[in-house]
Amino acid sequence: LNPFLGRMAPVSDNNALADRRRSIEKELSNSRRSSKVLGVPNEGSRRNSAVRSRCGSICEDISYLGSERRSIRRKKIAFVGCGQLGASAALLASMGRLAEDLVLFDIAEGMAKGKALDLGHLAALQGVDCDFKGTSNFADIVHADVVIITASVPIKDGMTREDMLLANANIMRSVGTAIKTYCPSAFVICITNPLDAMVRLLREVSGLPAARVVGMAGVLDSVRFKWLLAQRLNVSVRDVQAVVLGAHGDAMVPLTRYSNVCGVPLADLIKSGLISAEEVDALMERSVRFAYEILSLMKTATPFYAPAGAAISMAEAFLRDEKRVLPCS
Ligand code: A3D
Repeated sequence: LNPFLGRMAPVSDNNALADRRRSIEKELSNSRRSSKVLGVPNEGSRRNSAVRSRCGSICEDISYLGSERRSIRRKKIAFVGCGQLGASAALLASMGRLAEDLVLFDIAEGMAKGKALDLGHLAALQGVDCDFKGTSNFADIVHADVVIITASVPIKDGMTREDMLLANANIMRSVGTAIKTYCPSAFVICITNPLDAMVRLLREVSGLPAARVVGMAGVLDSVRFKWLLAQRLNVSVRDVQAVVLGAHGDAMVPLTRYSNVCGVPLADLIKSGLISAEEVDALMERSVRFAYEILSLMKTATPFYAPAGAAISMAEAFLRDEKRVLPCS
């Protein structure tokens, strides 16, 4: 019982609740003095029957606190599409304690429900209090603070992002309409490819302001270039700043002018001979084609861990009002 009561302690602005908590804690300590096993008093003794009635009142008080807890504003994230990427994002969101309500929406209802149960068990294992719900009913995304969209037709080796355009556009129309209906105040992060076209379509269909519907690409593309530079120069990724902008696809542009190692511009590193201009060009080329490189290795799946992490860092920046400056579509 104590950990639960402990979690209620921060609600100090609610005096009635704080008094209630103190009185329950007192009753708990009295009960402990009266009985060795709280809640299982021995039959027959007068003292223990008093304990038994105390236990009854404690249970009522605990459920009272439980209902108070429900009335506190809970954060909600809806994951529309819970394949590899959507489920990984849900996992990271729960482990990062970003929200208390996590909704996994997918047309494959059984998979959404199954993953919700599995993720709920993992959260319990990690001591994280959050509720997962698997669903194929759009009404369940109601009042979501953040919607992360990964719903998509499958991609196979040899396909390009643009090959999914028409099929995924149809999916975005239904998702955009649902957002407009059920959570028009949400912050929407789209990851579905081809990204920039999907973001544009979602904005049109949902009618949300442009700043509320963004695409995750720049964060991931930048971190890939950063990783390549750190590997090549044998320095910590924490000391490398890399910026990649532009449409998510073959036309994205690593901005060498804005990339540096501990403030030293890439151009100066080239001048000093630590890396050649040709090597930088090769790293830029590889960074732009990473998705295809990984797809050609995995054949039927595109990368999902890093894209999920990038989307969650955007969601975190929004939910915690972190004032981050992040590249996005
Ligand atoms: P995958 O594991 O196939 O998951 C897609 C999920 O979408 C599946 O579970 C489907 O059942 C579900 N789905 C299909 N249609 C609908 C629908 N109408 N409503 C709800 N759910 C539906 O793919 P994934 O998770 O690996 O990737 C998802 C998308 O992200 C793809 O379009 C990828 O190309 C894209 N992606 C983008 C990046 C970026 O950097 C932008 C990176 C990696 C993947």
